[in-house]
Amino acid sequence: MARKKISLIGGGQIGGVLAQLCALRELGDVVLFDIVEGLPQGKMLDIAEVGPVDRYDVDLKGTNSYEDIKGSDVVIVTAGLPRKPGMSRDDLIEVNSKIMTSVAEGIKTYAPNSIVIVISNPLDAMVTLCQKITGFPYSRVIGQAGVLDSARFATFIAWELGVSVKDVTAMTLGGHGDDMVPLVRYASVNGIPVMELLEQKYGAEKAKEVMEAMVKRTRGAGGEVVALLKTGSAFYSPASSAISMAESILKDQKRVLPTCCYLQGEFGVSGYYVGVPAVLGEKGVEKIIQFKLDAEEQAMMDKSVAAVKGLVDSMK
Ligand code: TXD
Repeated sequence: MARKKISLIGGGQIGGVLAQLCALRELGDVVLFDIVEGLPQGKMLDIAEVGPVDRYDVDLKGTNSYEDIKGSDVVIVTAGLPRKPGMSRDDLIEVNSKIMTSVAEGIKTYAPNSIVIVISNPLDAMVTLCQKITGFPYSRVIGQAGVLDSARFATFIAWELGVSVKDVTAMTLGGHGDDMVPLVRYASVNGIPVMELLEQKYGAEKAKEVMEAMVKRTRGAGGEVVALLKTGSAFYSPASSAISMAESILKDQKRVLPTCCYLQGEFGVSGYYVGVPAVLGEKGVEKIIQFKLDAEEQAMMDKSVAAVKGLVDSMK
């Protein structure tokens, strides 16, 4: 089997963790690109020098030249500014659109056959722009938000119920903004509905309140980290989340992961990138998984999509 190649555009906080995770899991050879001279080279030298300790053996290269991303199977984009306390993701649109434009042109020229996973914020808008500029098929340009938003939701549920995070399944749909849609009805502990367990613990009325608080915390979870860090946003968790998507693609695992995908009628949405469950394999998005939302869920989805539309349309 030919060795896989992963290129990471943006060598900041998330980019560095992505590189280390790729190495630890031996997903393939890794290129870290940044416009800052020395930054990607220094990080990759640092990660390479611990191969003998962590026992990974992959080629690791830091670069300021797009030529080095030639032949990439997967490209993950984190280039762009992160939020500061008090900022919304949408406040980043102007500056990050400029950055994404140059990044997407680099990918189009040097890695035309790659599958691109965008992480930069505002996520839904940056994926849209990246696809537009590269001109790649929709199945090969996707965004990471849902894996992380879902993991945050699952974490809060596990803490609340005092059970292992390994046994909680939870998913969020919609845009990567404050209107994202945590799916309460499908949240479970090994298949047992979370709402039923909360009702046992608290009674019906209080259970609803507790769930509402967890939904609210999930929606604001990115901002909670930003407020604590003061100088940047979450980086371990977005990196791990994107790696689970990249791994499913590189190993053709066909995992079903909440992914920012281009919708053409699914969930009543046409012509926009929004988070939905998708099968990720060697071709990128191989299938969007549809299922019935109830009236309340559909209303939340519509509100989230309206926010995405507003932002994306403002770029035109
Ligand atoms: O789940 C998610 N999707 C996210 C997204 C969760 C958390 C943070 N998320 C967003 O990822 C965040 O709002 C930012 O827009 C990106 C990257 O976050 P990170 O924390 O890694 O930001 P850094 O540390 O500032 O790194 C950004 C790097 C930095 O090294 C810059 O020099 C580089 O991007 N940069 C560029 N690289 C390539 N090309 C250009 N033009 C460029 N401009 C800046």
